[in-house]
Amino acid sequence: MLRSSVIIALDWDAFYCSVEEHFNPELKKIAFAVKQKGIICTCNYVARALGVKKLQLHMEALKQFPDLVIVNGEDLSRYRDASKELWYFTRDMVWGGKVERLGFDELFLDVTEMIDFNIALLDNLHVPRASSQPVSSLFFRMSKDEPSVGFSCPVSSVAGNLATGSLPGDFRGDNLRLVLGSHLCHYIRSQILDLKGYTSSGGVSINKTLAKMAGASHKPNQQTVLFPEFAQDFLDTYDIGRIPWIGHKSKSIILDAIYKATDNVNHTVEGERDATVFNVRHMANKQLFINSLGQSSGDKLWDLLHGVDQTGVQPTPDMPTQISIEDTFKSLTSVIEVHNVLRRLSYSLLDRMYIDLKDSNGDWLGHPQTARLSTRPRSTGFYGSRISRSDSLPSIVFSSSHSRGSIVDYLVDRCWMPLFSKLIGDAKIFDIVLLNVAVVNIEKSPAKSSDITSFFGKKKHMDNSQLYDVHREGLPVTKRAKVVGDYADSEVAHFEFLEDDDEDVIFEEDSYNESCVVCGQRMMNFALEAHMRFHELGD
Ligand code: TTP
Ligand code: MG
Repeated sequence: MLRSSVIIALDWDAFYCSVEEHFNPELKKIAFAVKQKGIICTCNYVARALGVKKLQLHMEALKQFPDLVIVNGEDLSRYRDASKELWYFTRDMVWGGKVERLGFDELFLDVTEMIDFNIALLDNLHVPRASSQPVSSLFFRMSKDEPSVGFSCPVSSVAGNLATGSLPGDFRGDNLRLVLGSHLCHYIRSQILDLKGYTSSGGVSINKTLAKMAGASHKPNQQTVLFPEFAQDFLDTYDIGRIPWIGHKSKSIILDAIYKATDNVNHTVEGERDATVFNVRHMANKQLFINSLGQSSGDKLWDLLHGVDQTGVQPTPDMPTQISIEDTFKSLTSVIEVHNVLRRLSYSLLDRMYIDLKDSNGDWLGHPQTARLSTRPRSTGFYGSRISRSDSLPSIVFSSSHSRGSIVDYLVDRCWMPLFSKLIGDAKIFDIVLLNVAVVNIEKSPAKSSDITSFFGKKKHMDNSQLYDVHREGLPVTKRAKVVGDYADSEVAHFEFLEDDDEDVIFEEDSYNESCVVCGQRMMNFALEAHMRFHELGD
């Protein structure tokens, strides 16, 4: 029989605040918030108890709560470092490293193999005692090789909250596996708290969406199990916009389609439309979802409303294979607007590259080779195909001697705008709904220092042969000739695109690896819409 997965979702509590508290424990006792770009991006639970809200305008929060302490959170490096540390620490506990990271503060753990191994131990325990009392606890092994590494695990009780408050009819089969999952979740969270000092909220269920939603139902520093037999009841009470990956755009498309299909009344006031999962499931059908959202999104979203999420845990590689930042629009028709958006996206892209591709010493861990610009014509709709063009990524992005502003200017004028011209071809008039800038084809840096930036910084004091010796081996193979060539050509570093013919046109499905342009959080592209709602306050 095919068994379902056991998935644990972890979300660090008030994450940026917890990081700040880690460095300054005095903050634990007072109400404080972390501010970015005029917005309270998060606040600790002491502040939340007073009524301070996440994503409130900073000035408004201070008006309401004059004693609120504000910590500046513009520099993401501490959050990045803590996030990576917690990720690696957690991953070390999960067999096969099956841990997917979502943004800075969420992890999905596929612990199926660990559970099945321990269930087999439990079955063995039962054999000789078949006629006596069932075993009430087992020693849950955290290692296949070291029998003494693990914890004592009760098997007749659930650790933490029950998503719908009810226990399943029996503790057998998949239910028993989730019971063990709940104790494993508790153990992992305790290890993280005891050894790293961070509290988290955990969810345990059979897929990522159910585990995430279960975890979010009791916070902070709690955990919740959702047994499959209660999944539909649990979901039915939610507004569809609260299902992860369903954003306000998808929600309004779905509601428009439902209400048009049923009574031809054009309901424009959101409050008039019942958006609960229960109602939407009963008023719509899969075909309506597919007709309005397209085959792939329609399928996925319909399944989600029924607790089905087949995405599985995709272990996050130490280094991403690509980094992309995008934004969507109702309609973008002028070159000036495109230019402005590309500037904004480029700042976020650089931030993201610094976070994901540099180590804590500031050395580059990997060098993307290619810049890719994608767009989506309005004529193909919000869920239509993208078109992309690529070119070699200008080396200036690795420079530490240029300001962020001058790197962004260079990227926009010399990379993105020429690619945009190629994308729209001869069309003088265009109308697009999406812009995505990406660096792809990331080459891992050799173990030795790979800081191309120091190459630029020191160049005036070195001749070419010194450069060759000191820096060349540090560069990815395909960058070497070009970078050394750039240096040799000019007293002041200049950067030319390779005049190669490798631009391509790619038609691709929506990617699952998008980043928020405001805060840089990585998420599935469906999640981006929902997430952007958080930022709307600041727009
Ligand atoms: P969240 O997990 O949404 O929030 P949180 O961890 O602060 O609080 P909770 O206890 O409710 O989980 O986001 C994680 C961090 O990401 C948060 O500490 C701040 C940051 N963040 C942003 O910068 N922008 C955003 O829009 C959101 C939602 C979060
Ligand atoms: Mg959190």
